[in-house]
Amino acid sequence: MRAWDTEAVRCALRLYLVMGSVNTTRDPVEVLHQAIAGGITMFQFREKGTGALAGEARVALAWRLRKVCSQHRVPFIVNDDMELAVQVEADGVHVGQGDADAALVRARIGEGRMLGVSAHSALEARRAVQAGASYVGVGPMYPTRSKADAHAVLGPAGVAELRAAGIAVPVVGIGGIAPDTAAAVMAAGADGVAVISAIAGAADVRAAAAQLAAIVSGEQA
Ligand code: 3NM
Repeated sequence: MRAWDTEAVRCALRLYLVMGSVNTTRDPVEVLHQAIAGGITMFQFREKGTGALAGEARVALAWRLRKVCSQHRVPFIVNDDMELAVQVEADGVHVGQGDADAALVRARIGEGRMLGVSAHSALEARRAVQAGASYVGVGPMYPTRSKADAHAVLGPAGVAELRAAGIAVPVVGIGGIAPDTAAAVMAAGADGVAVISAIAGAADVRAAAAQLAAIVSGEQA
């Protein structure tokens, strides 16, 4: 039996912060504390891009962030590195289409961890589900400055397309999502929104997370 059943994954996806050290000018651990106080429901460590940490510094930061998540019972996911995920006892791994084969990742991490897979079409989403994905991330919803090799913008229609194709696993939208667009992503059928800059780049991280949390919960239009 999977430790993360579909409902648990769906709930965790609601407000998903993705962040690495390059996404903030502050201490990422402090940003994570603030984001959790504001109401994020899951966290992904994504240490990528120019200036990203490597080696022991990367592992050390992963552990610090992992511990904060554990303290607050916020699921901790590692981007694109299943060995790091296992090493820091992460709750899951997220891989893109160009990263490791999803079925191999599933075999390595076992059934007890979440497997997230990025998809840009119903076909990719279906393949991800067949490979054992716990959820799919679909994007970019809007133009983003946080991912250099982002695909063409899909818009919320990208989420609706997956739903229309019968993709039943939890789905999270990503890419350029902000308070003024989060509701449209949810309305298209997403279970949640994943963001970097709308939270990690906010002047008041806690307030930004709280605002998005209210929107994705339907408490604020
Ligand atoms: N993946 P922001 S877009 C990590 O389209 C990532 O798959 C994307 O950052 C995809 O919220 C993206 O700052 C960056 O736009 C999201």
